Amino acid sequence: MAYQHLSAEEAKQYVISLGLIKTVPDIGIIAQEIGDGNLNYVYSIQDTQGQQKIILKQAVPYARCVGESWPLTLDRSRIEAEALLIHSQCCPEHVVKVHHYDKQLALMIMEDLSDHILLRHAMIAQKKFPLLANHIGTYLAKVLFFTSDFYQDQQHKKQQVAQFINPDLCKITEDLFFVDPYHDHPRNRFNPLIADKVQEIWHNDALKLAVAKLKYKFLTEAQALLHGDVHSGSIFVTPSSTKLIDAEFAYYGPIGFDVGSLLANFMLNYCAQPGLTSPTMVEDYQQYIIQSILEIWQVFVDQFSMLMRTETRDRSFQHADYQQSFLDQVLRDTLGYAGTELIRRTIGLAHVKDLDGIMDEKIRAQCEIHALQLGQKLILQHEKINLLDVIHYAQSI
Ligand code: SR1
Ligand code: MG
Repeated sequence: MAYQHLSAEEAKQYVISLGLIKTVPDIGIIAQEIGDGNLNYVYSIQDTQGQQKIILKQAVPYARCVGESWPLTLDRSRIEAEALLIHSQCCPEHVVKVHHYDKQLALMIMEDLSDHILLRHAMIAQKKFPLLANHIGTYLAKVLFFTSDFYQDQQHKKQQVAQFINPDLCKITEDLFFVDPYHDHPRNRFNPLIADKVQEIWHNDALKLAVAKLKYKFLTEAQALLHGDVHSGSIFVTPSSTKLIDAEFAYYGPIGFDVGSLLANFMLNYCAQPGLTSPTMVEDYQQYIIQSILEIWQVFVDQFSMLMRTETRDRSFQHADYQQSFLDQVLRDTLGYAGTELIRRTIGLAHVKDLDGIMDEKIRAQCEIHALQLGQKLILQHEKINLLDVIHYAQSI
């Protein structure tokens, strides 16, 4: 079928025609659009008894949050389906299952995760998940190790790099992370109460230099098949399960970009806490966030190190000191990229509900300034500091 943007009814007929939802006499089938992301349409299709449930996600040839004035390739749907498939081979327990991909219609059909909750919503509601940090650290270590040159045959890896050339979606990241927030760009949006802090960023030459270095690495360092957009809106959770979704930004890039983007989303929620709830709960939840950040990093390091020691196929990279220096650099990159995520989510185009949902503008401004200060510290000092320094700094602002 030639490409057309499906209505909810057409999406329903499509999954029925594939036999992915079976019609049963006297039981209805309901389809509704549930997408709240920036780019695509997402339909939940289920029978009225809740026995059969499925998700259909379709790309449109533009960015949904802006409209047709921002054209965007439909190939992002292929990238997403293929990346999720590879990631689920690396770490099946933490990646959403893809049942079907249709190139012509730029859509994929996936398992329904409606018994889960989006991590961002959970963190805004101060819910804790004891296994989450371990799950995320494991996901990052496995996916990023098994798609790297430590493990992959290097001829195969070069083909994979070509398969995941993702220029349109990478361009979004290149602009929104590394360009717009550091200049007066029409796509930027920010609370007028923090305008003076934004001006400081626009005039901070040392900051722009450090961001340029991070951008160059993002453009050139094909270390592993990244998810490319690991934020707390790309993770579904229950107390016992953690699932990554939304991999359309996947490409071969620097490992620290995925790890840093994720940690920054925990930090954004940390900064937002004073605006979200009563003072007594703030400290407790901020402490939980700090423990989560430390545990994610520790699990990632332990598992990535173990995989390097036991699964590295390339003889050159079996050198223990090389492995240690590689991980040291991943941490430095992680901290730098975390800084760019903090800043772009506060003053760029695409914000987070953690901060934007704070109703009191003055309190929101304080939380946003906290995020900007932390972001600048991370970017400027990521080559010199460690995670504990970052946490002490976050607590001292
Ligand atoms: C126009 S897309 C804006 C943002 O949404 C996605 O989830 C990515 O984070 C992107 O930067
Ligand atoms: Mg997304």
